[in-house]
Amino acid sequence: MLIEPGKLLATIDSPADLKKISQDDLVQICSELRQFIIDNVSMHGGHFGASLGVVELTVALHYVFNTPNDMLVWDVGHQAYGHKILTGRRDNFFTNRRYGGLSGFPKRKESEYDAFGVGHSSTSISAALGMAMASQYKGEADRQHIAVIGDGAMTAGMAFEAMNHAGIANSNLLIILNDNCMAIDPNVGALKDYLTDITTSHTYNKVREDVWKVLGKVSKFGPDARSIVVNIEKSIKSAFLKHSNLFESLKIRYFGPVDGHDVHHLISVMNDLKKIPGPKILHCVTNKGKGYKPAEEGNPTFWHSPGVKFDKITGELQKQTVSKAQPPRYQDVFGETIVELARQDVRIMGITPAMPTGSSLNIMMKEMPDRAFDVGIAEQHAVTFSAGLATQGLVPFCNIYSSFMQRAYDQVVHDVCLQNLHVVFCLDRAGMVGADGPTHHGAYDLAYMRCLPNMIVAAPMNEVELRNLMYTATKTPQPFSIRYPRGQGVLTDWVKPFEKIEIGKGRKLKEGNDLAILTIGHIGNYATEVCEKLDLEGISAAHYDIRFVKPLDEAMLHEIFQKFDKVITVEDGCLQGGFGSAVVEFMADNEYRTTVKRLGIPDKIIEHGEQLELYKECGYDPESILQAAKELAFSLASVRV
Ligand SMILES: Cc1ncc(C[n+]2csc(CCOP(=O)(O)OP(=O)(O)O)c2C)c(N)n1
Repeated sequence: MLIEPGKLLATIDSPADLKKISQDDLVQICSELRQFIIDNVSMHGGHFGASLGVVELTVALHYVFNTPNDMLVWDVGHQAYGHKILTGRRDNFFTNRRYGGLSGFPKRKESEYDAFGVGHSSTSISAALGMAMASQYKGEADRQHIAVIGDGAMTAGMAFEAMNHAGIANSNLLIILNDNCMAIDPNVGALKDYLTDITTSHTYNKVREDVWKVLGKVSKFGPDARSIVVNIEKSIKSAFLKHSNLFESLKIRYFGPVDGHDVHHLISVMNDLKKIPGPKILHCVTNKGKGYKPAEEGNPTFWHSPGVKFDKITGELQKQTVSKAQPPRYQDVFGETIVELARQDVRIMGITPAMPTGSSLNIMMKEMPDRAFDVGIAEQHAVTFSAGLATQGLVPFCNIYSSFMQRAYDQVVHDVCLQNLHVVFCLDRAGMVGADGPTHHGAYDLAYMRCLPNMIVAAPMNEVELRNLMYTATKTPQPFSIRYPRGQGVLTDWVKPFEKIEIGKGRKLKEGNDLAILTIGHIGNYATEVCEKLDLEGISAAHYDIRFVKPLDEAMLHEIFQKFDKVITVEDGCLQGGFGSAVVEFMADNEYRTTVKRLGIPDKIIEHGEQLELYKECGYDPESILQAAKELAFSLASVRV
């Protein structure tokens, strides 16, 4: 449904229109922009708190800088709704995150104002620095390059790698540090304490304000006067902060902290910073959820992305009417099970890179705070830290979303697999994730894990299987990867006594004669439905839940290839190198000649939408599997040699 913007916001179709607005009206613009975000997200869903927190920053940035010529890179991009609305996408915004609609993240092909595609965190400084150095190389001296990065994203190694480079690069880079003390959950680590130290050092802030005013006055007398003041400011920073300033030590000029909700002050500071060449950082203090009482006063983690519609006035959540008991979410099965296992086995530890709530490791963090760690947005560190724990005889469960694990691949290879360490990887959000789209789809893990020596690669078809795989992993001293999707399982009665599963053993779920359907993981439940329908149509399909992509159940595969000349494989993962590929490799290696139809994610970018819409697009929703099975059943069999 189209949502009416406020009177002033309705006049803004681009940043050029925003620049026509008098400064006196900017507070009103901020208020209308905020309301427009509230109206939309309460009705249509999406990320919430972060965009509300950067409304003033967004308006100030587009007011001061000449986007898209000046390049604005949003880190993660979940906070860029205001940016989208001000850059020509207001009237389309109601399609945000829907199939065929606007992406929930900045995307280069969506708008020239989206300087860089994002979704994974902590890339903004590297990308903006690359752009800045390209401009320098091309002699575009006046061009500005801005990275807006949260304090959560700033905890990642990549952000530090980029700053380490930026400090000596001397190009036009402005880093806006949006400090709201939150990641999705409360931000963690020593950097957070450091930023709080700066923000709360009253003496420093008072003196700094005075110096800033002088800086403003003298800047018109040229760079010399300014550099004198800057030097004074530098020494004040060192004198008044407990430690020398971290950013200054990296040769990045530090300014702030400033109130990130004072749009007028932001404009004046940004106008000043525009004139200062080289790498610099502006530290802005903001509130996540600013301007929406339930979010400001309630649970900011919930309001990061509410997931349900809500009443825009009261914040009351729309009630879901459910007639019968619902299966749990896989993430909760993980969260409850790891605690149960850890109670019995003192070696078990839990690790999450900044996703305690998203992974449900928060259940263990609450009950066993000395055994479960949020290490910040630091997937690489999470993996190698787990490897370190494993060298000491502990059994770390390192829970990382499938798509974020991509960032820690070398650590999986080099630190875990090469040393054959007992680390259990629980890959949440594996497969199509839905509205978050391609940056978040867990498409590749089966392929990237299964090529690694020592790694066991498994996927449960239901909650009991997940529990048993986790249990089995504690008894199997080598790298072990367990993937499961976003969303609910299929069982309501799932807390069963643990049973050890034989490594590399699949399950035959249904006998059949005409063809065999081989599945891996939760998507196998669709095949169960399909087999029932095929029976009704007189087609006899066998169903095998292969369960381990590595090692494969070779005995079972021999049985299958000896009996069937028509086989379908189904996976919620990429076709290239994934489960179906493993089956076909087995077939080739063993010289079987069978017609194999592989269903999974094709070799192209799958955009956002509901999970089922995306399965359909890829051809492995129940209807498509049924269709493929019927076509295969009625096709001529390949010649058996
Ligand atoms: C590599 C990676 N890991 C984890 C995430 C999940 N994630 C999305 S937003 C977010 C928190 C970001 O915090 P911050 O940068 O402070 O931004 P804020 O939401 O507070 O504005 C996290 C952990 C991600 N997008 N990318």
